[in-house]
Amino acid sequence: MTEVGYEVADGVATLTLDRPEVLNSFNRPMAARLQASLDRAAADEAVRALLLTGAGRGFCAGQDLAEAMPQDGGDPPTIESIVRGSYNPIVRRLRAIEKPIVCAVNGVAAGAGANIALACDFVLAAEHASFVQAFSKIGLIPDSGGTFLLPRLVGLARATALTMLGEKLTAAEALSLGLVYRVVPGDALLAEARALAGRLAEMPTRGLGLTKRALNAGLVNDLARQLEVEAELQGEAGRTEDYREGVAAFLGKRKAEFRGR
Ligand code: T3D
Repeated sequence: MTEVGYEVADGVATLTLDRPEVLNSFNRPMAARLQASLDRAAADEAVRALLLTGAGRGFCAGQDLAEAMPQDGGDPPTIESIVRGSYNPIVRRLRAIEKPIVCAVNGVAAGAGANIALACDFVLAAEHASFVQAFSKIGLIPDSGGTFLLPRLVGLARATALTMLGEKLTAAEALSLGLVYRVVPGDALLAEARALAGRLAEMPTRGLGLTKRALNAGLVNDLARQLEVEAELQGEAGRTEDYREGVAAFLGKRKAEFRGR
């Protein structure tokens, strides 16, 4: 079993969560495989954008709940060790990889699966997709960055309702709350997500990566510090080949050819 499919085409690495019989819920091998796949895509210069999706009818149902239960008399892993070992490294990577990441939510996204989707840069959802902060129903708290990102995305009052009540949101509701970039018909989802990731991969991807770094910093900085971050990162963007190419193409009235350098 591969657990996470990995394919590269046209500058886009597609990572597919692949345990469809349990709605792609995470056991530790799948989490480790996703971490390794994210590292591989981050390190590969030919990869300029990532696409994350799920196999089958679900995107990801969060933690595989059978894994945390005692098996064959052995001690189950502690929940804390699962969160530290599986989810925290995934979310840190999704936010730290300086390449755009598109998430194509092809079905239900529950628990850690929902928050992993929200940690991506663009969330495209199929019309039939849904999002559920399932944690409260089993007595847990939101993890995978949910308590950090949700209040910033939808405000504290809505984040409180979503996480405490654990009600399922339709894709349309998620769009209206600002959790999702676009909702598309299910049969068009993958093509739309590939087109978006492909378009991003042809852009000045060093600049996009630095934009992501600046946006991450802006989630926690005050204005004075953030203006400094912008000045520093703009300096870095201004030293890229893509910046020179962009300006030359504009002045030469031709289409720019960006290389992500
Ligand atoms: O160790 C720790 O717990 C710490 C980490 C926490 C992070 C978390 O993510 S906690 C939250 C864990 N996730 C959940 O609580 C969600 C549980 N699943 C559901 O509530 C529902 O399955 C869904 C709302 C996601 C989808 O419902 P539905 O009706 O579309 O599908 P289903 O029939 O419930 O599920 C289909 C199959 O997938 C089913 O197996 P079966 O009966 O066909 O053999 C079901 O048992 C399996 N499945 C779904 N989610 C999980 C799962 N198996 C294991 N773990 C799951 N999370």
